Amino acid sequence: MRGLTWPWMWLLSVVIVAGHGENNGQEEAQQQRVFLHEHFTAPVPTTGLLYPRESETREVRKLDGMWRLLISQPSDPLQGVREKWYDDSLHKTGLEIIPMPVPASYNDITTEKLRDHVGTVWYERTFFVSRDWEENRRTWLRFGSVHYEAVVWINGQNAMSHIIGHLPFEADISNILSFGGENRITVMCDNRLTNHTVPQGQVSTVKTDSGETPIQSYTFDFFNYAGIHRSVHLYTTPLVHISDIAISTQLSSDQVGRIDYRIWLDGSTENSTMQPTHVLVQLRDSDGVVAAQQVNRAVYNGTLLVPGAKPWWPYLMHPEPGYLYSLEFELFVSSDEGDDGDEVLDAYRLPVGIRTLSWTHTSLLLNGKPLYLRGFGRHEDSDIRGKGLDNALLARDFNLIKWVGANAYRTSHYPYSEESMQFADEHGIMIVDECSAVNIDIFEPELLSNHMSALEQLIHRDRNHASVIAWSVANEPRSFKMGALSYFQALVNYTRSIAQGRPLTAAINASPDPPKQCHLAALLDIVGFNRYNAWYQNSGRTDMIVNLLTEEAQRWHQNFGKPVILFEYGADTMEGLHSLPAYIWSEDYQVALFSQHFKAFDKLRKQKWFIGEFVWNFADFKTAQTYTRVGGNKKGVFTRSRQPKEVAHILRWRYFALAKELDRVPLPKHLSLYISSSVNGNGHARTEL
Ligand code: BDP
Repeated sequence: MRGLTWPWMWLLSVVIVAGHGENNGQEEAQQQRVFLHEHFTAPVPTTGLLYPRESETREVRKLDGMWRLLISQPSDPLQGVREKWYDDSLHKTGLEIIPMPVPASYNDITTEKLRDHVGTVWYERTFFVSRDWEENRRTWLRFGSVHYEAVVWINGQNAMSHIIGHLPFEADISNILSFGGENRITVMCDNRLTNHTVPQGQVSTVKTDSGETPIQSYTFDFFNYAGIHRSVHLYTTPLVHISDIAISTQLSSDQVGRIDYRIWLDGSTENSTMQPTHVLVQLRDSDGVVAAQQVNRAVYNGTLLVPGAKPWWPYLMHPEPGYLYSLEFELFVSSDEGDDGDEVLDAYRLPVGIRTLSWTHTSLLLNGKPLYLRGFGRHEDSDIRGKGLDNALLARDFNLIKWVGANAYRTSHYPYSEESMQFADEHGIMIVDECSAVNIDIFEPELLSNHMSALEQLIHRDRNHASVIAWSVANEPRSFKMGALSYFQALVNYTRSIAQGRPLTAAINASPDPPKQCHLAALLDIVGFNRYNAWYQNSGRTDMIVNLLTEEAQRWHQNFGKPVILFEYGADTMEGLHSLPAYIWSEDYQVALFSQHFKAFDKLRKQKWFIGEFVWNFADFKTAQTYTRVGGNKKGVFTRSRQPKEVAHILRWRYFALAKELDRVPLPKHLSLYISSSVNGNGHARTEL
């Protein structure tokens, strides 16, 4: 199978740091173990996993729709493996089967039982494959994401397994399919998080009124939705085919675009009758006109030069943002069977944006122009579907992002769908691409192994997207702890070696200064921090934002000499709750808090190393149940149903004002409302911010 990762062997150097006084139990002892992480085995590089695209040589089908689901007993999550439930239809177990949509999280679909389920569930459906697919092709089964761990069987045969949610995996299932007949697919999905999963969590047993039951706990602040979250594709390739592509692009000052590409073939060594002779590489512009081409007999790599290239620019930085070419690869083989010469064996088309990304100790630059990022931290989250891919939601979110004038977001706190990455390319929205390491603590080798794998799989998946401008290695790790230093040295060294021309960053909440100084910041290219002035610190004090924030940002830059970005600030806000003077949780308070942050940002922008402001959060989202959350986290600028809170209009003013100042973009016509002739139609003439 392709895209599979397994735990690796470790050579450990372990130092036990003597505790102060008595040891208070196992957890504390574990926390005090510091691993040097000097010797580790890097993940085996992911192969394959090109996004399934139709072409004259490939067919693509989706297995989305209604599946059947069986909930396994939380107290015995492996019962189904022992009893081989995959050997026959799940109905044969005699247990209750319920309908379950794919893609979707399973948690909020039913009215009971499933929301807080811990352990495994089993999915199943049947499908037919035509006889035509049997000859001269391979059939692949590809999952966009299953959270957290998946084992897949086809007709009772094990097809693949995968750990870590939010990432794709696939396998060639040609040998276990029944062509011209019915097939059964069975998926076991396990949502349990432990100290070694990414993200971490703990499963413990509690005594309830009806007996003992396992519960899942975690420290991160979003609901641990689970299930088959993204589309399931069935697709064909020729026996010898293009299995993978990597590109990097540059734009010279005289507008010559350069695309360096590398392709991988699968099956060519097994098939002696079909030897690749060359690849025809053609770059087509958005009108389909060939802008550059090459016949490449070296087959595996090459360079295209594109005079007068149209660059990829972010939204509101250029009149034609998100410009994409189509890079076509046609693989030719010499055929023994005919004497008509070479024939096209495989064709794959990759959307490509041409741009140069670079960075210094003070700036992040796109096509040589320093960027100022204005955007959000987000979540893949919505009512009923949870984290399930929903194209209607995706389109709505991008419309809102553009309406508000943002140019970037961070995929807090895990990789988002491949479909959303394609949207970002097309709309010119820049992405800080984060892996699923949120709130990590207890820095053990097994966690490092999985964390490296999470980054490797993310970078492999997203390396060809013009929109990706940085990799975020973690959100709010406990990076002040002693164990974090060697952990992050190993992690960052490894990630830099596979970073595909992007800078490394993280969203940090440790301090820039001792005694709780962050051990990660010095290793990064861009220092990002999260800070909740006037919310978690000094709640209610909007007069304690500007100085604290500007001073802290300055210390991050002084101490580490890197560009600095604020990745999170915000205030929980109940839609419709108003209060004058402003009081926390009201819409008025969110507006006041944002306005004070804007003042701080404008002071900081004068110092050229401050490169961006990201609101927490784009929209309200679901969390685990706690008394600080009313139905979830309410820091959204938009509600969970994607309607604006009052602050959205204020933010829109700011983001468009920045676009006007930085890139001379005219303000949208309807930005301000007419109020009276004496305020120049300046709308929203609020004085009490
Ligand atoms: C930050 C976390 C984010 C939370 C946010 C909050 O990075 O995941 O949702 O706090 O508490 O620390 O709203």
